[in-house]
Amino acid sequence: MNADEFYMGRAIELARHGLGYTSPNPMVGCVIVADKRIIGQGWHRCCGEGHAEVNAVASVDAGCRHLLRGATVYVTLEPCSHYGKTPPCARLLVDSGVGRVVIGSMDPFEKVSGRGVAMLLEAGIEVCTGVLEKECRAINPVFMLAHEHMRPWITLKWAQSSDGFIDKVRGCGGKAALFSTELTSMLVHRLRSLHDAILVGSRTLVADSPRLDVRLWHGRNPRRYVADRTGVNGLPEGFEVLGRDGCGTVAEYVAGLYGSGITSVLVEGGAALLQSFVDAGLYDMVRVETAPFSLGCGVKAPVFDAAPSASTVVDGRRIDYYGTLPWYVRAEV
Ligand code: AOF
Ligand code: ZN
Repeated sequence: MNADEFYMGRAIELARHGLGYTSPNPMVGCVIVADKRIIGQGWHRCCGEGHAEVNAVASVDAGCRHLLRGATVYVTLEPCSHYGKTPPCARLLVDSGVGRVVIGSMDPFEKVSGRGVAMLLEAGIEVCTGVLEKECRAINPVFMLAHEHMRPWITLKWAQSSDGFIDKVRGCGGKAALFSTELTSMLVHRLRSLHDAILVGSRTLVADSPRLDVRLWHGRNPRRYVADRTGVNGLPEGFEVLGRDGCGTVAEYVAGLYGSGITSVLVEGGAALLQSFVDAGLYDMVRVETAPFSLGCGVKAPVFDAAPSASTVVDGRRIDYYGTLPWYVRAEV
C-alpha cells in the first residue's frame, strides 16, 4: 500500500459514516494532508448538508489553515462542479489553494461527471484519479447503479415457512404464523432504513395492514408506495400509488419510481408482485428469511432458483441473500 492508498483508505472509512442519511446523495469521505499529517477530515453526513470536502476544509484548525495552501486532498468521489443544494466543492478546493487532489471514483451524476476534474485542472491543480477506485465505487452501489442504469436499486424481500409458504393468515384457516423474531425484524427495519422507498401490492396492503416503518431501528423512514393496477378499495393513507395510469408492469413501476427521484426500492410483497420482479429479472439483491417450521398450506412463496451469495442464521431463522451484496449488508452475514 502506498501513501495515496493509505489516505484514501481513511477517506473510505469516513465516507461510510454517512450510511442511511445521504441518499439520494452518495456517501463521500475526504482527508486533507500537509507535511505527511492529516490536517482535516470530513464526510457527507446528510443529504442537503455540507459535502465531504466542505466538512473537511472546515475541520482544519485555525492554527493549521495556512497549511491548506499546497495541501493534498483525498476524496472518495470526484468533487462536484455544480450548484445543487450546496455550492461546488471543486470551486472550494480551488479557492482554498490546495496543490493536489486525489480522487477515488468519478461521479456518474450528469451535472458533475468529469466537470469537477476539469475545474480543478483548469485552476492548475494536480489531479490524480482512480486510487482505490473499486473500493470507492463499492461505497455507493445504489448511487452508482441509479445514475449509470437510470433505475432504482431493487431489493426483493420475503419471509417463508420451511415448506415454502409466504402467507401467514389467508388459506390457513386464519392461523397466524410469525416467521420473523424481534431480532430478525430489527434487521429488516435496518434494511428499510437503507432504502428510499418500500413497495407493496395493494391486496397485501389491505389484508395485512403492514406499517412498513423503521420503528425497531434508528433511521429514516422510506417513502411508501403501493402497486395498485385494479383500484382496490380501502387503501390506507400515507401511501403513494403506482399503476393507476394503466402503467402496471414492474418495469413501469420502476420507471415511475425513478421519475420520482427514488434511487432504491425494497419490494416486500405479496407473492405475485415479488414473482413479477423475479420473472422480469428486475432485482439487484434478494433476501429470503426461512422459519424453522412448516405451515402445510397457504400462499406459495415466489419461485426463485438461484444459489445464495451469502447465508446466515439468526434466532433459528436462515437468512439467504442472493445477487449483489452491498458492504453494509455483507457486514451482517
Ligand atoms: C461531492 N462531495 O460529499 C457529495 C457529492 O444537491 P447537492 O449540492 O447536495 O449535490 C448533490 C450531488 O453532488 C450528488 O448527486 C453527487 O453528484 C454529488 N455529491 N459531491 O463533491 C460530496 N455528496
Ligand atoms: Zn460537492
